[in-house]
Amino acid sequence: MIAIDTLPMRVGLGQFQEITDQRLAYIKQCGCDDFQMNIPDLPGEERWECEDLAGLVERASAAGLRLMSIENVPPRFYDKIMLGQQGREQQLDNMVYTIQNLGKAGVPILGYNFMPGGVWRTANNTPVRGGALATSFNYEKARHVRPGDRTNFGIWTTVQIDREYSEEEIWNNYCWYLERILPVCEQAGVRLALHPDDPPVPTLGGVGRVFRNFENFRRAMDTFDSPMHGLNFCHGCWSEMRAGEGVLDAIRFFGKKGKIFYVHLRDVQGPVDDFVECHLDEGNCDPVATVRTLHEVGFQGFLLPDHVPQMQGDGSWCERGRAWTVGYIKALIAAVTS
Ligand SMILES: [Mn+2]
Repeated sequence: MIAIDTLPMRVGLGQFQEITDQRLAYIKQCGCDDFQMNIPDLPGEERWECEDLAGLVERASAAGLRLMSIENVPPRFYDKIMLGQQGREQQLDNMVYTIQNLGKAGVPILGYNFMPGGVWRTANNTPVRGGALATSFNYEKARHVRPGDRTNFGIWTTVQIDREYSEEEIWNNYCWYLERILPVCEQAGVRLALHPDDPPVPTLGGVGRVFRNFENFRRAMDTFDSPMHGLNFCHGCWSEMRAGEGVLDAIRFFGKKGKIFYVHLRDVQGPVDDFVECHLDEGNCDPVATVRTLHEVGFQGFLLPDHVPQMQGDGSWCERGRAWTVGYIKALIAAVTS
């Protein structure tokens, strides 16, 4: 397993499902040693095998890179756990198996979320600076959606929602899961890194969204307190919560406790009920202050571009928008640590 506590703050790449030689070369060309994968495209309807996970780790090290985090298992691995449905015990057994395999394969961090309703956007082609294309969210357009309604708003999710679920119910399901899975993570040496609900509004499509404010994150970290439990600090979501207010306070609070395992460094323009994703230098927050504060609290993880605007000539993974962002982050780190 990579000794992740001995590394400095640094920039990495990620948010892709499949390793290719081209992608590994691109990561190297950007000057990164670390990457993350988001729901890697691996065999398994209910769980992942050790040899498949080890294959990803070996592919990374053969290219002189570190696979630092796998972010999210497919929602079908734990949808019944999130919704408290019959069959959740079977899913728990499979999650135990997958996490033990992550540990054996040498993947140090499993990023996770607890939003059965998934990520929502109300548009994916909103023009930002110079006509670059970004996603955006307007709560007015989305707040009337009922459970099971067919819309184009729910993206990056496949969970079938059969009825309304209160926030308290989702919190109780979360507790049921963490009580059982966190000891497994401790034994396997795998860190669990919690991502906020995106967007962080109280409810969408009839499903309560728990991880949408500082208080609920503090409650989760206090209730399930372990060196193996911390945050995937999605700067974009934290910026969405209060239009950029409180982001530095959250970094100080959780960062000083060593609870920030890694960072999605992106930003949005506007408040939670009407925001547009944008380039890092035109959002609600001052990215210099963000990276300086991470340095001040002794953050030793990696920061990666998350969603980025689609620039002229970009493909679906937005290589150009991503390269612009990764260079920007690299320079911020150099500036605040020099
Ligand atoms: Mn994120």
